[in-house]
Amino acid sequence: MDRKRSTELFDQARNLIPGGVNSPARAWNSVGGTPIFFERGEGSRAWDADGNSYIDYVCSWGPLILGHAHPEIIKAAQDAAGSGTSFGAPTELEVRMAQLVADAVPSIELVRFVNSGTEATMSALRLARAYTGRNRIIKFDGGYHGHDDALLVEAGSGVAAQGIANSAGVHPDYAAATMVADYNDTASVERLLEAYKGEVAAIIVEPVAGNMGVVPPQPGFLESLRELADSHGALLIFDEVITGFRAAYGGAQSVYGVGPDITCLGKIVGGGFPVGAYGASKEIMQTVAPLGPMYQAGTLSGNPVAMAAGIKTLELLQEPGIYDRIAANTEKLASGLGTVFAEAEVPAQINSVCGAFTVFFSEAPVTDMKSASATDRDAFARFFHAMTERGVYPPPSQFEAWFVSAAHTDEDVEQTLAAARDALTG
Ligand code: KE4
Repeated sequence: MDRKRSTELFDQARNLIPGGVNSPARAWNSVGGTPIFFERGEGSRAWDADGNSYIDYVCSWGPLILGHAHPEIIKAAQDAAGSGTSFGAPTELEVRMAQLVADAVPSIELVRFVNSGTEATMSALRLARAYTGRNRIIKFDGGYHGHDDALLVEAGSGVAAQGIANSAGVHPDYAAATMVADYNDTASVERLLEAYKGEVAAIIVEPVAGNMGVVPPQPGFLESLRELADSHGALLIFDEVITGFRAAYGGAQSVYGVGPDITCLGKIVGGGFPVGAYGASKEIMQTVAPLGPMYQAGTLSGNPVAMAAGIKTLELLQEPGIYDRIAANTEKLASGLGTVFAEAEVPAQINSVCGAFTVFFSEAPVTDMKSASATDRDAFARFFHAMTERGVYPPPSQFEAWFVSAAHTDEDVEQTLAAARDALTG
């Protein structure tokens, strides 16, 4: 494929922006090559600066569950913008959005909107510390919760893809209060809780891991975290920035029937605009200023344009059968790719949940960051490039999810499977 214009733009970008990108996850460091610069998206497809078309499985890393440039979402945002983009004062749109979120997410009675998933998880940690009066946090190896200092410890996603477990510049005292357990390993959590009895404010977990690649919770794992949090007086935080409104309309907590104390949201909730959110019971959220002593604020939090896009997105996601369609196409892709890899005699593990899956180049099942890290990432990189050459755009890292939207069609599925077959055997 001719990507001359992407190359030109990347050369210019690198003179102005660190690594030429506004997020390392876009840098293609772990797959090599020059990042594609995109120009236009519509439904399940995106076109690059050279006019090449791709079936898009990044979908802006999850927000676009209804596809690119959904006309009703665009119109809602345009109409809102025409009445003023921000007031720095409350608007009715925030009330309507909060009602939709509280109605959808079982554990949320009060919700605060922020501008990113990072802000949501950062605020949730502060809330947990303020509410419990404790300082230590337990996260999971390969869990990624945004770039808050306290959470850039053994993180997944772009951190893992860079081959760094932590970030430079994080104050050692800060990181010291964050302890790391292993996903799907209840005993590793229990050991930390026992070792630091009475000191752990919260356990933060992606109820379905998405940032080591997709790794679903094994039966009983989430329930064990709920029991351990209760028995040790710690809060359980579900980071549903990926799974919120994706795993189901009520998020992963509604699928697995495990209720966290605090839920973090992002991505889909903003309909493609910058929105994050954190919510909990009234009892816990009374701690948040201006009601209580835990301070968190934001100039553009709950701004009308983003709220209008989020409201329209959540309204459209209430269409009967839409999640069945997304789940069915996800399953068709996951099982279809499983067949393609088996026929090509290429070892692969494909983990999937409604709306998201990951192709791991591995003989062994992938159930945590250790097994995800043992996969053949060079083989993934070759496959990634072979797929982009065939008009399919997977995530540029083994440690990410392929996202499936309501806009992906049966034809997209067939074209993707054909491209994979050709990429592996061609
Ligand atoms: P943002 O601050 O990027 O909006 O959200 C941080 C975040 C929090 N929690 C989870 C479970 C997340 O997956 C994320 C961000 N996800 C990555 C990709 N897996 C975003 C891509 C990027 O960093 O550019």
